[in-house]
Amino acid sequence: MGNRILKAPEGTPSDVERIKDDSNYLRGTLAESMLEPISAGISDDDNRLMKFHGSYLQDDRDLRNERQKQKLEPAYQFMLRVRLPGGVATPAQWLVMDDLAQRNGNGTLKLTTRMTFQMHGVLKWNMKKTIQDIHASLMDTIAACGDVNRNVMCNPNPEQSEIHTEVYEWSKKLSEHLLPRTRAYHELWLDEEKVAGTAEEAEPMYGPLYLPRKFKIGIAVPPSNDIDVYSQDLGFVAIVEEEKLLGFNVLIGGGMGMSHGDKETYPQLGKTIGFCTPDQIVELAEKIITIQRDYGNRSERKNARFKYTVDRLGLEAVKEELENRLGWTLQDAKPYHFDHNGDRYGWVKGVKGKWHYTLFVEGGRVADFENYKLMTGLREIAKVHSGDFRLTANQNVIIANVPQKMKKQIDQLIAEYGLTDGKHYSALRRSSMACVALPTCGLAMAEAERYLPVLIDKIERIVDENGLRNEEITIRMTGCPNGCARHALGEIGFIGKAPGKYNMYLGAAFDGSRLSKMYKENIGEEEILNDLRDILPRYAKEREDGEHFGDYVVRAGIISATTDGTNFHN
Ligand code: SRM
Ligand code: SF4
Repeated sequence: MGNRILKAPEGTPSDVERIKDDSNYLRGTLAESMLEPISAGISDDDNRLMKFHGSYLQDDRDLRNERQKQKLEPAYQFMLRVRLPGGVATPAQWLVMDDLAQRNGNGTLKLTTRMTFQMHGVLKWNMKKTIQDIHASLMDTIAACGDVNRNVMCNPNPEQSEIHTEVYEWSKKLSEHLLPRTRAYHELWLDEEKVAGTAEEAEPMYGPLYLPRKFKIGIAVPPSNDIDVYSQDLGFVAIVEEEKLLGFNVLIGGGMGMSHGDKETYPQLGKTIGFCTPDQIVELAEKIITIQRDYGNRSERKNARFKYTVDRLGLEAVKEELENRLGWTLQDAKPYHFDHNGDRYGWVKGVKGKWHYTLFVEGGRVADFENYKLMTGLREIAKVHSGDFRLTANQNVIIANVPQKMKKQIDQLIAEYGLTDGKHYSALRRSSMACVALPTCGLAMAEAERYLPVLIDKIERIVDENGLRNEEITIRMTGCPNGCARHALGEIGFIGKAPGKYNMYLGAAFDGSRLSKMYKENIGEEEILNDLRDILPRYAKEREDGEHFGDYVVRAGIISATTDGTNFHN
């Protein structure tokens, strides 16, 4: 093991560092702000801290102009995000979220790209009771946002049940171990007695400033890369031999976010540094987090993610530092193979006679639409379901662990409410993802969740004309370059630039192992459709056997391959 000297970037700490420092372990003046009766909002400083408690203050952007004209404060409301490691929820928990969304939210639930629930539209006055109800159902919102480790993802597919149960247990252990130790959440929301200033509060892993930026962990189980392991700050690939979990390949330094026109920011893929056994995974994650804590950029938040720390220090140096901190060395990485990063739909039979049904949830939005009572249907299923629900990383839900004797009843409910595995749609639609964007996301530059289905209606015509209806092509749209729907890993990607305008990206790999590249900048629907009218027929005619769209556009020279995040913009 070497002895390189690593350094954190110099510079004045960002404002958020000051807020964390002054916050007394994430308390700030949140208690007072939440009780303040005149405004439905809270101060900017408190909103920064609110994130660590799993929530953001937002305003309904559809109403923004009108309220401004009427000289009213924005239509403030909170978004609440649940911590749900591995995306597994019991039917009772589903019913609690459904009920809270109806009573205190905007009547819908968003299934997120990190396998959890978000509620939108919660008013300040209802926040405490909502968090208490979530807590009473054995879930919480701790560290769902903020400069800490976020919801730990793991492949939810229970088909190979034993392995998945084991991997799921590791995702829970990681999530628990990496939680902040401050009791601020319990005091503020659950009325626990004040313990500020005790030794317990010292945050032995995070320290009082927490991390320079958010941190994300995911575990993939090949051949499925549904959790997009290469996009995680810390990714684990399960290595299974003869039905036994040997351990995990370890990948570091992935991430999707960037800013338009700023080449210092870029999406990056995680790179492999070795292999560890299952019992080493928690210690390894902790040490990686302390490296980011010590060497991440605390002055420039746009360059503060672990991917930039890894690229700045170098992969080998980070590995060496990790092994120094661990006191043991990683084994050589083991071979594995991914087939896809999307979900597989419909019924599958797992072990022990249990059945699992993956339902297509367009844009992850669970709601009662005019002609599609998705939310009611899922509620009725939750009332009788004896297994569990698995929220997927592609914003869908698996009605999982259905015993043979219950399958008919679940099938009847699926039929009664017209719930769909999406098989009557094009495979393109089934392979789509869109971030929330407008009206709730304060950072959205263009629509995503509300627009992608409309755009797909039109692309589907081109797909159908060219015999590509059953061709899985991943398509992802985000309302800004933060990449919440992992846009840079979609074979077709759109990033919002301005209302109705998008940058279009092509050339990512179907298994999530290659980033896309910009094909056209700032284009509207007409140009998007014209381009696809040109490219999709060529793909239909010229593709090789089994060749995926992302690979074809690179081979045909329509776009050059991005070989590393650092050449994403070239
Ligand atoms: Fe995200 C910020 C929604 C997954 C990268 N993300 C936001 C905020 C909170 C906007 C804000 O800061 O004001 C969005 C709230 C919108 C709303 O109204 O609900 C938001 N992100 C989401 C969700 C709900 C999108 C979805 O439609 O499913 C996802 C919730 C995940 C979860 O359950 O924890 C979500 N966000 C992601 C992902 C995908 C992932 O993690 O696999 C990414 C890219 C991966 C990554 O982090 O590199 C992602 N979100 C960001 C970023 C850019 C971070 C960066 O490195 O530059 C921001 C902005 C920021 O942090 O400053 C952001
Ligand atoms: Fe908002 Fe941008 Fe994330 Fe979409 S990608 S939810 S617009 S921050």
